[in-house]
Amino acid sequence: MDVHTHLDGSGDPDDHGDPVVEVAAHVVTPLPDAHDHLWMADGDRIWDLGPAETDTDADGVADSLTRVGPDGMTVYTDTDHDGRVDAITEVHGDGAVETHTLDGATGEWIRTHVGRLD
Ligand SMILES: [Ca+2]
Ligand SMILES: [Ca+2]
Repeated sequence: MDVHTHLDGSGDPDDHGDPVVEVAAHVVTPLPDAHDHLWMADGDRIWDLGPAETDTDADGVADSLTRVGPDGMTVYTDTDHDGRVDAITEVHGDGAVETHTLDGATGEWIRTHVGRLD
């Protein structure tokens, strides 16, 4: 019977070891610290982007995350250190740069800069 064969196969840890699952099982986050993670809101959804990695203004506090996508790079920055991303800079593959900043009053993103990398 096919079901019997399948059960035997999946019971063998050597054949089905999944390192991603094993690592995730050891991640313990007892108290998520809002100061460590950047987040942004999209309608009713909150996107947790993870801890900031880069200190873009050299004040000693990491404030930005960089994500590399298929057509460039996006930098998410929390300029006032409340954890909420309030500036997004997109660097496209052709050197074009766009910055959007969050209007705290309306929650809208406003394009504040368009330029090019030299
Ligand atoms: Ca900083
Ligand atoms: Ca912020």
